[in-house]
Parts: sequence; structure tokens; C-alpha cells
Amino acid sequence: MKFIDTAEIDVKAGSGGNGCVSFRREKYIPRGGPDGGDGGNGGNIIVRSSLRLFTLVDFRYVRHYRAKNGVHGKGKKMYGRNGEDRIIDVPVGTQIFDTRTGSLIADLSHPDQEAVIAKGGKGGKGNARFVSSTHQVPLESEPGAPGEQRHIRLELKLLADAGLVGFPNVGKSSLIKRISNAHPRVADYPFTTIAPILGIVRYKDEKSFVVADIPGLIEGAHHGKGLGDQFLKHIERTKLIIHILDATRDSDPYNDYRIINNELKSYSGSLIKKEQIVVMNKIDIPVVRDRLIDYKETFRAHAIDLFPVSCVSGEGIVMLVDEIVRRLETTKQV
Ligand SMILES: Nc1nc2c(ncn2[C@@H]2O[C@H](COP(=O)(O)OP(=O)(O)OP(=O)(O)O)[C@@H](O)[C@H]2O)c(=O)[nH]1
Ligand SMILES: [Mg+2]
Repeated sequence: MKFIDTAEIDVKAGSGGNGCVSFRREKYIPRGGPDGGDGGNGGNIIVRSSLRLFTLVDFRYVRHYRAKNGVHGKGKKMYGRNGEDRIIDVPVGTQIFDTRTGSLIADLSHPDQEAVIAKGGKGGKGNARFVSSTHQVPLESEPGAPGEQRHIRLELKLLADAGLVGFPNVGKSSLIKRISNAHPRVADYPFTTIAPILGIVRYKDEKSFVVADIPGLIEGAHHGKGLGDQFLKHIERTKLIIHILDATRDSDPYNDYRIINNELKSYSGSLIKKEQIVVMNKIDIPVVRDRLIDYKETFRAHAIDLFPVSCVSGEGIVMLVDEIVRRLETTKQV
């Protein structure tokens, strides 16, 4: 399963302006020569990769993009102005395909890369350009060429920066729903989530990161118990693991923590080496709140800082997201 965001749009570059047919008419120059100027070139359609965008969602609302036409040439050898280019910003990592041929037009894998995806038409020559020793009174000029028109498909592969792991029903989907644009199903039974989901978290209007919600793990998942552990491949390339615990389960959270880590380790040596943020969810429930100090101490004894949150009341969520961003910025990819 791949996480691909796609959008289809129509683009049309500007047409070139027409060349002009004109002759000089001045008081003391009875037979002025040809002075029709050239038309301006049409504007190009350019896509540019930007770090400020993260999805292709905006393209669902605006599907047609046009660049400006070149201005027609005028007398007195006045050239028409070139049409302005139309720049379309897309997220870094966007690939652009021609829908008709299926061919890849551009692959914008770095920030601020630009690619012309539809060329503006050339402006036509004015009659001043057609003059020669044998052809003193040219009456011809060229029309501007039409701008290129294309139907294109944008594709963006989303990669998760952080992955949510934990037993079923601990509130992984509730967390991604709370902090990101994803709307997964949340329900009070195990294995509500049966396929991975990605969510984009916008942080203070300036940064963003992608979180993956995957199905719950149970002891023996690496032997195929529950939904198995094959979903862990979707978080193999993340920088960070958000490990969610739920103290309303009838078990010791530190033991739960070890069981899940054991599953990560059985899946792959690199997964268990990733940094983790350990979250204690459901602290709105009184029994959890009462035990929180003890839990914090237990984890502290293993050099782990617990992040208490409630996905229902929102308590602790801002601090958690701050910490995720901080850790994503300081953690190296394993
Ligand atoms: N009281 C309380 N309930 C919560 C909290 N977070 C989640 N829940 C409830 O816990 C249940 C399970 O939540 P989900 O988000 O579906 O859990 P999950 O970890 O995604 O579960 P699976 O997809 O089955 O692995 C739901 O009934 C949620 O409403 C919380 O902070 N407080
Ligand atoms: Mg879920």
C-alpha cells in the first residue's frame, strides 16, 4: 500500500501576440518604411517546488491554470510585451505526468526547483522584419503561436515522519484525528484500524510533519497474531515512534511497553533503534490520573519521560506536539 496524493489539472500557456503590419507616416518622410513590431511571447506555465506546501489538496478546488498572452506588436517597431508566466507552487516531491501520454514531465525532488510544463507561444514577427533589398514594402506579418495546452496529473508520495504504535484501542487513531487532518475511525473495540492512515500535522502555520496511524499490535504479532506485524513496514522510514499506552487496560503499562517494543524488535533491528516518545493516553479517566505519578516514576526509573495526554479533553496535546517537532528536528534517521 502506498500513500499517494494525486490531483489532475488543466494548464494553458499564453499565446504569442501577433506581429503588426505598419508603415512610418511622418511629415517629411513621404514614403516611410515598414515599422510593424513583433508580438510578445506568451507566458509559460511553470511548476515550482515549495517547502511551504505539503499536500495536493488545493488542486481539488482550482483545476484550471492559464498564463498571460503576449501583447500584439504595434507600429513604430513597438514590440508587444511578453505574457507573464504563471507559477504553480507544489509540495517538494511532486511528480508531474502528462495524462494523455502518461509520460513523466518533471520530478521536483528538491526545494525551489522549477520546470516549464507548458510553453508559451512565440510572438509573431511584425512586417518590419520582412523587409529586404528586393522586398521593400512587406505586407506580411506573423500571427502569434498558440500557447501549449496540457492536461496533467500531479502525484505526491507521502512519507511518514513519525509512526504511532501501541496495543489496540489505546487511542492511536484518536491522537492522529486530534492533531492532524486525517479522519480515521475511532471505536471502542480492538482492531478498529485495519489499514495504515497518514495524517498531516500543521505546526504553528510554519512547519508540518506526517504521522502514520497503523493497526494495533499484540503480543505475538510477529507470528501473525491479531493483524500481524506487516504494517510496521509503513513506519520503517520514520524518524520517530510515538508509543501510546493506555492505563485503563488491565495490565501494567511498563509491561505493555516492553511487549510492544519486543514486537518492534522482532520485526526489525532498525525499528527498535528509533527514538520513541512514550505517551500515556486517557488521563481524563480518574483511575489513570490517580496512578499517573506512580507510572511516571516507574518509567523515570528506566530513563523514560512519560507524556500524559487525553485525546478526549485535549490535555497535554500541545506539549506533545511541541515535543514531536523538537525531536523530529534533532533526531537522525535510523
Ligand atoms: N476517555 C478517553 N477515551 C479515549 C481517549 N482516547 C481514545 N479514547 C477512546 O478509546 C477507544 C479507542 O480509540 P481508538 O483511537 O480507536 O484506538 P486505536 O488505538 O486507534 O485502536 P485500534 O485501531 O483498534 O488499534 C475509543 O472508544 C476512543 O473514544 C482518551 O484520551 N480518553
Ligand atoms: Mg485505530
